[in-house]
Amino acid sequence: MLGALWRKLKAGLARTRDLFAGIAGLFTGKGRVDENFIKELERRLLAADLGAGPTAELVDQVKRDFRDREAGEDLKSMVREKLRQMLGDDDRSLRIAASGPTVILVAGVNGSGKTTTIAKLASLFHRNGKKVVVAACDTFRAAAVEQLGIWADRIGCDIVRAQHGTDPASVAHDACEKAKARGADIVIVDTAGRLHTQTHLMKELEKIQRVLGKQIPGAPHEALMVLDATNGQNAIAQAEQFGKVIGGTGIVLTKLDGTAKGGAIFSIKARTGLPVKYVGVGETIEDLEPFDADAFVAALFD
Ligand SMILES: Nc1nc2c(ncn2[C@@H]2O[C@H](COP(=O)(O)OP(=O)(O)OP(=O)(O)O)[C@@H](O)[C@H]2O)c(=O)[nH]1
Ligand SMILES: [Mg+2]
Repeated sequence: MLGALWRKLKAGLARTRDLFAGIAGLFTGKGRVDENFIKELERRLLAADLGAGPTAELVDQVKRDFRDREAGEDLKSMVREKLRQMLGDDDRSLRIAASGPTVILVAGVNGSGKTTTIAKLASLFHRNGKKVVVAACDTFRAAAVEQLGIWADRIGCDIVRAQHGTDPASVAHDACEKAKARGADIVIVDTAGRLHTQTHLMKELEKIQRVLGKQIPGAPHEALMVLDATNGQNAIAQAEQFGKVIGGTGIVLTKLDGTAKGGAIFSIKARTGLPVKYVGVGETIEDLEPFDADAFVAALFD
């Protein structure tokens, strides 16, 4: 039932799983839920990067329902269930335009994994028979355009690019034109993660977004924020900053493979309210999986 994500996560999440095993290790039935137990539980939840909000919520419920009771299987089930609830039951599918090209804008700080995620998404759509155009709107770094170009060649999808330093909004404009002219299904827009200043970057994103909306009704249909799981709690501040500008529709959490900070997903959801739609579990083109909250919690606890 849990499938590929669970298998990949079980291996990739080894370090995060160790921390959750430490939490589950408290629920052996050999102790009582007293003040010391609660302190230790709190300490371990925070160590697993659960974040202050979700930790407080869990600890409060433990105090309310389990104080002076045995710390056994019942408590473990409650914690597991509560964590699962925290991830929500949002629709995690990508929003697709009713007609015409679907535009997916991708934003996030430098190095978070935007370009790699775009390649993974483009490949996924391409393999499903969709006509994909990628837009190289990170014109700030010459190497960024090149990187996306290499991926596009490998995948066999169209790319719209311009010279280093060109206005990214004009690249976005041209990509929409090309997509309409060619009857493309999907446009995926790569953006810069860093400019001269943060204000610059946010203005540029706004402008790109405006241009997309003028070219194609309802665009961008998805505004995905790419967050690097290895940043743990710091990823949340980034999400809030970008979210204010692009009004994100979902999150892609990258680099879940190998990080000990996978627990940050609970506070990312709590603080942004946005669904995690995909997770990155490696550097190759196949290493992107639709997020499955059941599989995730199972991978942490089983
Ligand atoms: N292990 C692992 N590495 C990843 C994953 N996603 C991306 N990376 C790596 O992270 C690094 C940065 O990825 P990019 O896609 O270039 O990041 P970016 O957000 O486009 O960065 P800028 O263009 O500088 O803003 C690369 O070395 C990727 O291979 C992932 O899910 N797992
Ligand atoms: Mg990039």
